[in-house]
Amino acid sequence: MTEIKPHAAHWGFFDAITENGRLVGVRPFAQDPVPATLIESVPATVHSEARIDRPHVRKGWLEGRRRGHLRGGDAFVPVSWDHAIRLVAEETARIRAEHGDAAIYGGSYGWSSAGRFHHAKSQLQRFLGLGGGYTFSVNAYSYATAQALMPHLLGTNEVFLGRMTDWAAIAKNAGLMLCFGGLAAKNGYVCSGGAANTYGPNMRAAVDAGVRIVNVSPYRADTEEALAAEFVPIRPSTDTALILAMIRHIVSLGREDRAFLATHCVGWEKLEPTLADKTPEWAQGITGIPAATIRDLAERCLAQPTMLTASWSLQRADYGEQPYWALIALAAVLGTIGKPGQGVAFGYGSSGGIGNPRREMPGISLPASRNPVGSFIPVGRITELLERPGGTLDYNGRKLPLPDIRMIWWAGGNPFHHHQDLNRLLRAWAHPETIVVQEPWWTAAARHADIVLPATTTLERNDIGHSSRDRFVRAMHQAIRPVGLARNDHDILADLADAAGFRDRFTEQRDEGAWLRHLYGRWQQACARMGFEAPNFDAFWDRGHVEMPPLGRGEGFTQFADFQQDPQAHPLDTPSGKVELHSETIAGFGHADCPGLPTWMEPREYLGNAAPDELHLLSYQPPTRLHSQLDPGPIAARDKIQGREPLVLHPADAAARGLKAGQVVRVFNTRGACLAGLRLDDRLARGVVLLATGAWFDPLEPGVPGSLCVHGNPNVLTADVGSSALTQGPSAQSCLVRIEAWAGPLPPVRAHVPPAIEEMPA
Ligand SMILES: Nc1nc2c(c(=O)[nH]1)N[C@H]1C(S)=C(S)[C@@H](COP(=O)(O)OP(=O)(O)OC[C@H]3O[C@@H](n4cnc5c(=O)[nH]c(N)nc54)[C@H](O)[C@@H]3O)O[C@H]1N2
Ligand SMILES: Nc1nc2c(c(=O)[nH]1)N[C@H]1C(S)=C(S)[C@@H](COP(=O)(O)OP(=O)(O)OC[C@H]3O[C@@H](n4cnc5c(=O)[nH]c(N)nc54)[C@H](O)[C@@H]3O)O[C@H]1N2
Ligand SMILES: [Mo]
Repeated sequence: MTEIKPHAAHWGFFDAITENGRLVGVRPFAQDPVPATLIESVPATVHSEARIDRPHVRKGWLEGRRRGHLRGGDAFVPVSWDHAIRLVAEETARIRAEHGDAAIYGGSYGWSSAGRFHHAKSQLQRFLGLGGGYTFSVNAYSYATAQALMPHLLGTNEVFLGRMTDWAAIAKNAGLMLCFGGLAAKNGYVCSGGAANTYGPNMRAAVDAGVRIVNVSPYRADTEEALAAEFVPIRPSTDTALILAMIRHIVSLGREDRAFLATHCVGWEKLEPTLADKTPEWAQGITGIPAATIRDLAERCLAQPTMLTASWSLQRADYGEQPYWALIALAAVLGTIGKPGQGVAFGYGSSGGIGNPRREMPGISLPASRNPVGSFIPVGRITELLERPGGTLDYNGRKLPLPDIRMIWWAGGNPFHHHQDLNRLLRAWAHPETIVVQEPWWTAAARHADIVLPATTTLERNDIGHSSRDRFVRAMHQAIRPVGLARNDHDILADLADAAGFRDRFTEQRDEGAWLRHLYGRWQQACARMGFEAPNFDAFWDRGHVEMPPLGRGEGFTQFADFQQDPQAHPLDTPSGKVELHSETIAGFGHADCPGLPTWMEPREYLGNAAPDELHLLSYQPPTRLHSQLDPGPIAARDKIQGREPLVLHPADAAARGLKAGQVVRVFNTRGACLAGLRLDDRLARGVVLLATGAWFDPLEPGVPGSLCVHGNPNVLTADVGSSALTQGPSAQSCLVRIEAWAGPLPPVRAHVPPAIEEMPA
């Protein structure tokens, strides 16, 4: 019997088609302005061989090889749910009693699923908080550097993830949009919570309205062809030099907006003298962009209303603060911050829904619990946390104590996908006594755990999908029964809460259905207070979605408009109330790698200090999946070359090495090595290679640091260094590599089949 059920994922809304209890197909949500593209990979992924069928325990852990033991190489022993719950409950209680609550690391970073009730990380953190607390993490891999920086400069993080100047305002008012890192169409395929896709139409509407797009990036394909953008190729990690030289040129013309700098900003008198030697010729040597082009870009910004933007990728780099700070300074010198459709904001090309007209609408989410433990790390510093127990970490003017972690618990994230320098992580991962992972699939995170608890996917449970960036709230109907013995994260944790004596506080005595009604009801009430009458739960559930009224087209929202008009009456939330071109606070911290002004500093690794045969690796977001999710599906599989992740290279760089399209290459540096399939593309700048994130980590010898990843996970190559002591964001984009032909026999990719399983007598 065929059934069709409404559903949602971070990669879009869709209808799930089932036959006889199996998911056999999907079709896009009829009201999606652009049908979701990645949904085709869902059925094969849900029924993949890589699903975890039962709870498992690492054999070495059962035999006592725990603290200090390298994980990833042992076989797993299947156990019953009762047994697994007992082991985890006892181990959690023991760790809490012997080492204190801070000894549990529950940062559990990751995107989990779109469903807002079953959101695994929220479920886990609610559970861990009620159980006594845990060491947590702050900020996101996406924009950690900006999260710590922007409050100092503009007093808000809304400028890269919130209610920023929208596309309607840009289309109506701007003549030029300078896009550092482009506006990559592939990044709009996804949006946390599962928004309908309005990304391409928004950009095209701006271009149709007369906005000229300039793509300043190493890759011409960072803007889709329909935008007919100009392409200004730049060496990666050198944008700060370009932007400072543009400011210098504007000053040399006497065209800086002195009034705006005086009334709306602090620190111009400190910044201006540092610009004297930042000439376009100086920047040409660093960026590879001709000085004449730099002057021309600056003059065009003066000549017309201009919007400035940069992708989030720019700040996932060494000194990733600097390009963002410099771009704010450029907007300040132009005096455009808060002028209709002008100024600066970040991430228009980084995720679906960014720059959508936003309304103040409530979100739907699981209520969090209080975490009694105060210790935390900036999210990307997990390896240091494990390497240096008892030490401290500089962060944003503080010294954070690093607790001694005895237990790690992850649900809804994949550290062996997302973290940099995986070989170093593998060594540090030996530090705890016990690692628990809740996962639907045998991902690298599950393979490096001690106790593996199989979780359902969204198709196996009921939920509500919603993103604050979208007009639709979507019902997610259970389409199939749980695969194997998989259980909902909530139910797993409820049983563990039961063992610890707090089931009722965790569940509030609600089952799944009662929770969905409860969360929806709270949202409905909050909507009513804002003047929107949402249908009742049953009507929503039957219909499959709620549609909020569209915001009037052309209305257009400009961030900081009130501040532009009257900075006294509407000060920013910074110490000075103004834009901080120089920050006394940051200068006062004395972090050598983040001074008080936007500054060009040579990255650790970039083409400016590369050996002749080295290439700059950009590990960008994958067009074929969401991070590591959907990697077992057909879209990712079709894109691979001899089963390896494609490495994109300029044809001339390939010819110089005697390499050909379609062959397998070894990509390497001192940190690690992986295989990849070579793809040639003359839209890419010379000296740069692209290798998307997300091919499942597949070491030739599991559990052995330095082992070749045969599949193409770039994080065996990237460096694990905080962007600076101020922000401690990940710096994956600052990475040099070499490549060579792979001459040996091709090792099989085993990432998508289960690891060695050993049945043990009960
Ligand atoms: N080199 C390099 N590395 C990067 C980046 C980069 O640009 N370059 N980008 C970084 C960025 S921006 C990000 S956001 C991170 C992404 O890193 P992650 O968010 O960790 O990546 P995902 O693959 O989305 O991991 C989500 C995991 O949750 C699991 N999951 C899904 N649904 C459920 C569920 O219901 N229950 C449970 N228990 N599990 C579930 C999935 O199977 C998957 O393993 O990667 C970062 N890493
Ligand atoms: N399809 C798909 N979309 C996604 C995701 C996904 O996994 N799949 N992940 C989502 C997530 S979690 C996030 S955080 C966002 C990330 O969004 P972004 O950070 O914007 O995405 P990236 O693909 O890493 O980078 C975009 C482009 O920046 C350019 N670039 C890199 N370094 C530099 C530089 O130094 N200077 C300049 N000028 N350009 C540079 C590269 O050419 C690259 O193609 O994407 C989201 N969108
Ligand atoms: Mo991200």
